[in-house]
Amino acid sequence: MLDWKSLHNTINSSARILLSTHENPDGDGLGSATAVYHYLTKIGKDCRLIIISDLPKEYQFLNLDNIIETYDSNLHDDWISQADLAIIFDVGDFNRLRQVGEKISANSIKAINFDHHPDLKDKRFSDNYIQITAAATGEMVYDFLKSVNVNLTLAMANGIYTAVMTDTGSFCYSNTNQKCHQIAIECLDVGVNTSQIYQTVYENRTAGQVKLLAGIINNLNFSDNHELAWFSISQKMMKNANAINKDIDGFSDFVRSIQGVEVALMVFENTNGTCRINFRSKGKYIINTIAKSLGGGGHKFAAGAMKNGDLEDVLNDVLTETRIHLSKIDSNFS
Ligand SMILES: [Mn+2]
Repeated sequence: MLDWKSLHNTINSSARILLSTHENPDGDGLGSATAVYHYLTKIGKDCRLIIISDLPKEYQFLNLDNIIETYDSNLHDDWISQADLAIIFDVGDFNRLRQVGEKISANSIKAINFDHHPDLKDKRFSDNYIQITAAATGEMVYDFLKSVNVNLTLAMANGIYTAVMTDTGSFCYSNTNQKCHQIAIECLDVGVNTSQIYQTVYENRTAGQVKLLAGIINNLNFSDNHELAWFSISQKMMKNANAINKDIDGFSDFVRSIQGVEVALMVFENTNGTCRINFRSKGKYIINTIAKSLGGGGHKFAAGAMKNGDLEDVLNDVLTETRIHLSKIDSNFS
């Protein structure tokens, strides 16, 4: 049980509070941060939610009063320099804050790590509120708000519901627990339109995304008794499909959904000479150990890493590494 009272006290003794989440933000980070934003403004705090990336259009519904701002040094540096506290949601790694994190450090702002990713004990965080067993950071936000006896408003509930829905694959992944459903019930009680949120987030695929997915499906590779499915995405494929980086979100989950596949592996060629590596597991194999051995990290069944090198080399290396790990790792259930 986390010491929410101490977080409550820290918030009470702060006047100006910066909220943020990781680059390329997802539903959990944005939903958590918006829910807490609505709480903090309700209790009279001078609060801003500033992220390093552009807000993805499918999460625009969380931004009705334009409360989510994309970092701009001209607009934000003065304000940030006077902040007493920063609360960072779902970040996994401080570096994923980019310049927002640099400003927090440069101004020696007390920074709170509010997350369900494994604790990296980054010294740039003053306090850690970490619960690895939480399905989503949004579940922790719910606990915190309950601990201070807040009745959820619709705006808060929209954020919390979005966080829990996206991090549990719409209440389907193995991390889904009783509490996720209890939170959903309470969100429904205050009027969250759950099917509308689902459609907004998941049923807005672009033509480029589907074209790219078609190319991947046609070039899927299987090994290790079909338990490992892997694919790579080159910049050439991206150009041909007229796709953007965000379009690849969810592809690894999709490949993992194939019958008999236990682990999906994606290697994505960035434009800067690095490759992004993604692992998804159905639950038989723990795969963040592989990600860690490649310098990355993440959750037990959803993890990733970055690696220098061209696509073919990285793919070969990662594939070799993955197959060694899968043959060594006792399956999770044994
Ligand atoms: Mn999360």
